[in-house]
Amino acid sequence: MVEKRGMRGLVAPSLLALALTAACGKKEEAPAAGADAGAAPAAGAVTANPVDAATAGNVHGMVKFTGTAPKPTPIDMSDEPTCQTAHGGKAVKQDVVVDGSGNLANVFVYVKSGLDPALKFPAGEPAELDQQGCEYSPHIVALSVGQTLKVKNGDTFLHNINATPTTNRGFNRSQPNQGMEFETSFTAPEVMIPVRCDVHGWMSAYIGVTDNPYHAVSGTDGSFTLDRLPPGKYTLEAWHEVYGTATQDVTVETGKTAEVTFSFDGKKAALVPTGPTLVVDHHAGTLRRVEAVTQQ
Ligand SMILES: [Cu+2]
Repeated sequence: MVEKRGMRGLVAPSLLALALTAACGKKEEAPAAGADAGAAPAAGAVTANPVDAATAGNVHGMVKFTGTAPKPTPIDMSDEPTCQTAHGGKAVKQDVVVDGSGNLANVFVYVKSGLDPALKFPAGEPAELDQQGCEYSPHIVALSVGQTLKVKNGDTFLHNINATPTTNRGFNRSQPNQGMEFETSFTAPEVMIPVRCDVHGWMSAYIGVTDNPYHAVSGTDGSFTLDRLPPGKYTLEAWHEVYGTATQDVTVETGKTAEVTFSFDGKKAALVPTGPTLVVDHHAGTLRRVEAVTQQ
C-alpha cells in the first residue's frame, strides 16, 4: 500500500499567505497568538547531574522483532517533486525498521519507575528535530522535561510542525523557508507526543518526554544504552508506534552494565491518541482548537 496523505489542496491558501508573510526577510516567523513560543529554563533550574558516577551503573539493551517483518511501506512524495527526487522515488515510512537480524529500530526506551523521586536532573543540552527531504530527522525524539527542542527546516520549502500532545500544550507552527528554526520545550512527562506536517501528510514523528534523562531510541542495530544510573531496581518501558509497549525489570549494580532485551512479536497495538489540534485562522490571527482525533 502506498502511503499518500498529502493535503495541499486543503491548506494551500492559508499556507501561501504564511509563505508570503515570511518572504519579507524575517529570519523566523512570529508565532501566532496563543502559540507555544517555547519555555525558558525555570529560575533555579537544576544544572548538575545528582548521580555519583563512582557508584553508578549502566544498562545496555537490544530490541528484537520476532515476527515476520513487514515490507517497508513506500511513500509517494510526488506532491513535492524535490523530495521525490531526493529519495530516488523510493522513500519509505520509518514506522517499522527491522534489519536482517531482526533488530527493531525507532523504539523509545526509558526508565518508567524505580528512581528516587528526590533526584532532580538537569534538562540537558538542546535536542534537534530537523526536516530534510520531507522527513523528520530523527523520527523519534527523546527529550527531558524542560529540555530545549530546536525545530529546523532543512528544506527549501514550507513545512509546518503540528504537535498534538494529550498532556502538554500543543503547537502548530509553520516554517516556510530553509534555515528557519524555533525552540520549544515541554513541561510534563508524556510518552508519546505525535508530530505531523499538514502540508505533507506522510510526515510523522514522535517525541517522548520523561522527567529523567534515562531515555534512548533504539538504533538500526536495535541497540540502546542508558548510562550513569544509580544502583537499584528499575522498570524500563519500550514504546513502538505500531507495536505498543513492553516492560522489563532490571537491576543496576555499581560499575556494571546490565543487559536487557525487549521483544516485539508484530502484534499491532492501539493507535496513539492525539490531543486537540491547533488550527491557524489567518483571518482572525488566532489559533483555535478542534476536537481530539485518533490518528489514522
Ligand atoms: Cu512538510
